[in-house]
Amino acid sequence: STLERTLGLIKPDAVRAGKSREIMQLAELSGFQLLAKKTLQLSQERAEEFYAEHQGKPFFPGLVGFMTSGPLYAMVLGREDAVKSWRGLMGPTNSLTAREQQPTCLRALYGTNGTQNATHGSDSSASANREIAFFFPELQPDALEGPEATATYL
Ligand code: YYY
Ligand code: MG
Repeated sequence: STLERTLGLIKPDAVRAGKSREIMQLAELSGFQLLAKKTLQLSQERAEEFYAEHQGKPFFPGLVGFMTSGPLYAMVLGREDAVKSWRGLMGPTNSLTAREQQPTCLRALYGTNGTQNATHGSDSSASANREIAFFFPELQPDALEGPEATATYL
């Protein structure tokens, strides 16, 4: 089995609700290694850059306002099939839909609504590489491979 990496975020609604530790524990119980983590607050400019693919959409200003509203956690998560598995654990984008369709997923358990949805996960391996570099520019691309990575970065 090969380790894949994805970028996970615990968004400001879940951080404000005091759920960060619980979400990290659920991630580990679901087989993810927490290879690196940090807490930070995004500026408007950085939030706009992170969500550049959504610029011009009607929800974009609200999304950027939410993502800059308080501290978040960024995590490098390692697991077999990490990108797809983390998106599966998060569930549907809209937390209200998630509560109908997948009540045990992270966005059902910890999210608020269609914009404030508790967590983010990269949508492809290419996105994961880009998003890990966005939040962890100090980490070399191959520095997180291998079992020693956890001890090195946590
Ligand atoms: O990848 P994912 O987070 O599941 O959804 P995206 O379609 O990439 O949208 C990014 C982000 O934007 C989503 O997590 C919430 C917000 N959003 C929104 O506020 N309203 C929508 N109709 C769609 C997305
Ligand atoms: Mg997305």
